[in-house]
Amino acid sequence: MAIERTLSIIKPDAVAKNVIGQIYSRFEGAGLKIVAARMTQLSREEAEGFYAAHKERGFFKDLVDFMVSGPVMIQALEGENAVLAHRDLMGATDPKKAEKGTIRADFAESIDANAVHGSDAVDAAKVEIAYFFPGFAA
Ligand code: RTP
Ligand code: MG
Repeated sequence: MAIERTLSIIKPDAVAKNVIGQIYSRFEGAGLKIVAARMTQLSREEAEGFYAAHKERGFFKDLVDFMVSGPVMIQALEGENAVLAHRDLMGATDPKKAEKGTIRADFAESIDANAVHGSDAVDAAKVEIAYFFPGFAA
């Protein structure tokens, strides 16, 4: 089993619902360690840069509007197969399709306000961790 790191964001909807602690407990319960963390209000520039891969998509503006709508909690998680383990905890992008017991099934309202972000691959995780935690070895 490979020890990996992944980038997690608790999005504005979940921060507003006051469930950061409940989501952290799920990370810890799955053996994922929080190795870096900070709460911040993203600027438009930061949100657009983070989601640059999606900039041609129809939902890009709504996504950026949502990500700057309130504070977010950003963390790097470390553990065995962290990228996939974290995505399993998150559930499907659309909470209506997310399996029962996943973070999105339990805390998210819609595909736009879907509670959490997680890197989708180890390479992406390295870029995303460096984006928000410059100087931290991903
Ligand atoms: P994330 O990057 O946030 O972890 O989510 P994901 O991999 O499951 O989804 P992704 O395809 O990377 O899309 C990024 C975020 O854009 C919003 N989205 N909206 N309206 C739509 O069809 C649509 N598709 C994606 C979601 O908020 C998604 O998390
Ligand atoms: Mg994604």
